[in-house]
Amino acid sequence: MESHNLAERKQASALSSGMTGTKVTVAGWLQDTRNLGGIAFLLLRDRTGVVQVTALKKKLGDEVFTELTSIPRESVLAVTGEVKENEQVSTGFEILPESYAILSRAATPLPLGIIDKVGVELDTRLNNRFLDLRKEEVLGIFNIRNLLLKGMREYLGNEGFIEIHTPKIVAAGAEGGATLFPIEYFEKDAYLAQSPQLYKQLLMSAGFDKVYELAPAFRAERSDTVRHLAEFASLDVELSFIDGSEVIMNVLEGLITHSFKTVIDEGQAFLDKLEVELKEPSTPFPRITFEESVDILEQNGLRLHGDMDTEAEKKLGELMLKEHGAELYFITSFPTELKKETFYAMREPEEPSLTRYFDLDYRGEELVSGGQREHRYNFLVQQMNEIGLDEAQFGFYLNAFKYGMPPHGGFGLGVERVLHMMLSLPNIRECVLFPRDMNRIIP
Ligand code: AMO
Repeated sequence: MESHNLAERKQASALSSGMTGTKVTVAGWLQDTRNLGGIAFLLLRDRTGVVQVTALKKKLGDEVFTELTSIPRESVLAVTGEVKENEQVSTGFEILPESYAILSRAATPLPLGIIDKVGVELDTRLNNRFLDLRKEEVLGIFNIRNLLLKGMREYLGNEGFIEIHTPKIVAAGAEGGATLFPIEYFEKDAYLAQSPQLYKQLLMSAGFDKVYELAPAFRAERSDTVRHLAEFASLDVELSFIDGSEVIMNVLEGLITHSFKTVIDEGQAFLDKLEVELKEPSTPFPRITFEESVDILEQNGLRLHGDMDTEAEKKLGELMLKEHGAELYFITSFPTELKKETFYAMREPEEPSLTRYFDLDYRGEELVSGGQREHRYNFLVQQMNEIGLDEAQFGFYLNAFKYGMPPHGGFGLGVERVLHMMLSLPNIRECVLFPRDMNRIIP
């Protein structure tokens, strides 16, 4: 094998006019070979794009030419040769090979085509995810995810929030027993954290003032839908010294706007690959109360029984778009009756049948829920008693409310929900590298 200077390799996007006539090494996956007899085009793909390697039989000799053109697709190659400008190639450059090395030969046939246009079931794609992720549009989703998170961290950092990490192995859940995953933890009962809820509140008592966490959350969701995962990335925010939920919604609005702008400004090429036209959302996002949304739905022939179900959410999404041109909107003042399980939610002191809780929806899908918390010990205990929670199990949490807890609130945002809607993906699993759901734990 010839030696190639891999450390000095040039990525597809780095080729430039200044390199014309010089010798470079490129390396990547052999996407395709077009052999026309005396000349062959090998397309070598890396994270940044595709380089065309143009092989001439006359120059390389019969034996090398035959060997080079029979390397199986998706093998990993390094090629060293001269850079030449060529307007007919999409990148504007080609490489005239002088030597090459097969760094890893791919077996045949491939379980999944990378550039074939035939539709493949999502399950097959996820079973062969390492291959599926080689597709440029799939890779694009994860580049956009990267930019979205970068924008979120940037915004929160600029606003004075500090990033924290709370335990994912916990002794008590905050979001209802039904979706807890029990785990073996030495001789004790333990669960995977559904949300950092209790811990971000503890940190308000500790005086951290403004915190955020970006971490996995686990839910034993029995619903096999296009928007539920058993493990998702949760962006949790908490802040102190608030009076009402408006200040929390303003932070959220700023967060969404800034992170969308980051994706638009820096990720246009990825959006193009996915054929997504993304516009910066206009602010303020409309705020409608839960009661108003019930009225709107009833006027449009949809009667609710209790909480909004998927059909009602979708319908409201359509109406908000049609009547207010709004993709993103807040539903505020959730009734206490519907938020009983959310024992930590603050109720309106003047109107206890309503909470200070809101959702942020995007075209009918919930992205975020949050609100002001109950910081008064006695009220909190009473709300926990109403749903029969074992106070002793929550002692570590309740203690923090006895010794100085400021008024506070925050929200939890599902990162994949945002991507699902922002990129109009058919299934939320598309934006997780290795999704976990009721039926899938491998790969
Ligand atoms: P909630 O349970 O509403 O609130 O969750 C917050 C957000 O997390 C996302 N989410 C999910 N995403 C994918 N798959 C799931 N199974 C799933 N479950 C939830 C949604 C949802 O809006 N502690 C509160 C937040 C708070 O009040 O700060 C909480 O967890 O986008």
